[in-house]
Amino acid sequence: MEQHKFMTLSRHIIEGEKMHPEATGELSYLLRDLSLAAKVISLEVNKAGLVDILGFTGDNNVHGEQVKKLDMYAHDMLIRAMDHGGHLCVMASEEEVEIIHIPKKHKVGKYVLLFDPLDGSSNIDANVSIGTIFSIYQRITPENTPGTLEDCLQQGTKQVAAGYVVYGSSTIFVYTAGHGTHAFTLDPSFGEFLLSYENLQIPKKAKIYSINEGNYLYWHKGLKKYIKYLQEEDKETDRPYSSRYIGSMVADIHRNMLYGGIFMYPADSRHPNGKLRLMYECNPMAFLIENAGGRASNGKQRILEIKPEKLHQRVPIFAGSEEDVKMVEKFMAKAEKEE
Ligand code: P6P
Repeated sequence: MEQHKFMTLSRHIIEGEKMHPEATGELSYLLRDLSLAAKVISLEVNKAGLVDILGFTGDNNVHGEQVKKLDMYAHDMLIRAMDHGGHLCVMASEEEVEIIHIPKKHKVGKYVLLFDPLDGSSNIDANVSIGTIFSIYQRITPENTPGTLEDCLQQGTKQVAAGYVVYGSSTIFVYTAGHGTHAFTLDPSFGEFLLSYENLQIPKKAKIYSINEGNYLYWHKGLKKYIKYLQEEDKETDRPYSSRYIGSMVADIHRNMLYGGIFMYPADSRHPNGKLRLMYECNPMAFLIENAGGRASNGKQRILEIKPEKLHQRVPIFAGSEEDVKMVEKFMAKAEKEE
């Protein structure tokens, strides 16, 4: 077993910044602050079943504080960790309808942070892995002014960094700054994220497909044909595939990162844009996946090239092993031609 270099997340980020002569180190501080928030959220997520902080119980906890839903806790924790570092001009969260301004008493920086504080939190009662997803841009409006919605609504190709934290049997921080996708596992004994996978490469093809088959009736005809194709027996093309669907995007995508395969949340006749959000779910995941040699599209177009219109807009997503994503795109294009 190859010995991993003893590399912490902080050191890896700083070394990565050295690849950019013009780097000011601000991005390193931003990612470091995010990793701090991740450690604190991980603590609460792992205690959730014990201290019953799920749902609005209306009770007060031992500190006399009103018990918060875990995703609101994660949202508040991220804001508290990120709003005073002086690196951000604006934030946006899945939990807030509007953009989140930096308090006037704090310095305004040059970056923009969008996040889903705790994706999949409805699963935590069943102890299913859940996660935080984040996306980072440089601002496009003038410096030293409050950030705006325009700073947030940038195409995914403009991301300077993106990542997720998966809170599972261990807490894993996965990020890219545009030079590969790297994974770090939290060692709770001394509170550091240690390098576990450097430059992750998603297999070009893998026999795993991940989709909620309960929506089969409502799918595009080409998608129905693709799923049936995967279920046929054919040794030459390594079929049938295995079906794996956790119902928690971060967990399903993380499996893809390591084992390959295709994750799909398609549009259907009831949800014309699918379910998952472009700005703080699909764009960051697409940036991570492409930096790991995979592919992420809405069935026709690269996710990263979609021009955002609304902060919370939804898009269909097909993401993971490059050849598998190309295959489903072919099935859907062919079915459209036949219509
Ligand atoms: P469905 C979790 O609620 C979530 O937002 C994603 O994490 C997950 O991929 C998706 O929804 C699951 O949705 O409709 O299959 O339950």
